[in-house]
Amino acid sequence: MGIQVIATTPFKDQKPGTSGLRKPVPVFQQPHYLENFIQAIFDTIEAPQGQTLVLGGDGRYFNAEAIQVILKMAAAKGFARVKVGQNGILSTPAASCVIRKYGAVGGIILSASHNPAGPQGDFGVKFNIANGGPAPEKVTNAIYERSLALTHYSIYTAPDVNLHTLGEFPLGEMIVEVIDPVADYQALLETLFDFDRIAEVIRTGKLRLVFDAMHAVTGPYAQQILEKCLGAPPGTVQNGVPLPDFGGGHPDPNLVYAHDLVQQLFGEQPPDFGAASDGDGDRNMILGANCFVTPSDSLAILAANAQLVPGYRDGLAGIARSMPTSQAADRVAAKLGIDCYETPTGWKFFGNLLDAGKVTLCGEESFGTGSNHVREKDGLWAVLFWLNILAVRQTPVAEIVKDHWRTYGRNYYSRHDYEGIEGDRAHTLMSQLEQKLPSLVGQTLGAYTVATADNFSYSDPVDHSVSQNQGIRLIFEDGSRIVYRLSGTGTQGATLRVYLERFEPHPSQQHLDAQVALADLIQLANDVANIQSLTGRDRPTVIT
Ligand code: VG1
Ligand code: CO
Repeated sequence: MGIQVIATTPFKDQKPGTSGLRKPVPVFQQPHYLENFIQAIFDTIEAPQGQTLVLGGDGRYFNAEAIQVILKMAAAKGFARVKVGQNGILSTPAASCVIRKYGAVGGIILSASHNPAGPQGDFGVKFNIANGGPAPEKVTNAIYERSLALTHYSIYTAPDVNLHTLGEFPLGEMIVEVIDPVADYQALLETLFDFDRIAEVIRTGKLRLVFDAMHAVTGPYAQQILEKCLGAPPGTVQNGVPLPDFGGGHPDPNLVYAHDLVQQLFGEQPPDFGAASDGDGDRNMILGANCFVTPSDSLAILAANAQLVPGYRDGLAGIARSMPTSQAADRVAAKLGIDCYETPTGWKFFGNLLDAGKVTLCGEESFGTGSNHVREKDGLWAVLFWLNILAVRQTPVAEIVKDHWRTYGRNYYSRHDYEGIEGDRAHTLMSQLEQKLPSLVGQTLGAYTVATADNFSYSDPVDHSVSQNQGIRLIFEDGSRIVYRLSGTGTQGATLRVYLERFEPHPSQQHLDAQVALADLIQLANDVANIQSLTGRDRPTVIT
């Protein structure tokens, strides 16, 4: 027993991506790999001594082992207390909630989100700062710099801590507090939504719902909140038992990977409402009977209906969306007379806007929606927001969506992903495209004239930090857009994402399938970037 100082050498690849450090499990299992990264995180925390740290993960393979290592390293670093979810479980939004509620100096969330899990799957480590949000770029850059300079790490030697039992346990000088992973989070949601009203429409059978937890972290949260607290019938939560390999599935809530749920909502006698979340509980997919709500539309609809929900009744300070997210929310903001901010992809860019009180709701096209209640996107929060709206309006989801389009116009939207392409090819495609940009401005391509062609650069209005190269944009004179960027969360080769958007004001033209409505833009996107010849792919891997 006692603190051991272990000699180590740096790994050169510990640069966090869009959302933490993600690597295949065998990479994390290399001797010292996890320890180095954790030491790099701890070394960037100013004065950790005497502070509280929050710790938990999505329960995927290697979660349990990693938690024990991190607890022992925290004890060596001098933290006073670690609040750890029972059995090592905490969803990403729940971790954000706990950090904020108890004034922790930060938190570590073990997850690779929607990436598949298991011995050959992915593992990940995310670090959140004291506001409960993902570490901003200046912190992730500092962690990376530190990782390149490490010569040793410190760890307390002791037997593993039992994380099955709630309560406080000493680990050296430090207290390990095993907490209920759901309780604080549920209490927060109860302050925002009208639980009684939602429970009433569920009890009377006016609202029949299903929730697919995809064998990932939201199972226990959804069972507690939807079934036990709101009284939805047992079985409402499907695939509710978190498994270390997520049952072999891909817990990414979209039309491709949440196929079973989609079939129920588009099948015989569909329920009124269906939703799914991802590996770590921060994403949401919203479905109605025979209806899929695109995440960009969902953000806009939540904003337009916020006055129906107790936590947002007093109005919204502003809205923020990531750049590739459709401009549907901008239209609602304009009508409400509030600001709409456009940030790079990744939740870390919303933190400053939320902390400064400039925005209340945030969203991304990648099935992420959230608010100032925490500093992460939040899957079950979005589900409850929708349930609250449905309980008040008592209108089918499909009608609410159509009604929204009639009022604001429809932003036809789709994302085409080309997954696992060779890194060199992907970088060639992006650099060739970038070289073309100046010559594209003013050109007419089919029915579209290019107004702006650039690589998106963001200047944070709060701390004035600048983030460059955040995605190539072709913006046409009628407001239609094509955006290209490379994913920062994948672990196999490169993933090219192509985002397509076109605005349709006329109600008589708002009923088309998005792929049909966007067909000419899709063709244009392929032609301009030579996607087929440069990637060797004749179609995307995933269309959402
Ligand atoms: C993707 C999404 C992005 C999201 C990020 C993390 O990033 O596009 O919108 O914030 O995943 O989501 P990328 O770089 O692969 O496009 V999650 O649910 O990891 O926690
Ligand atoms: Co996630």
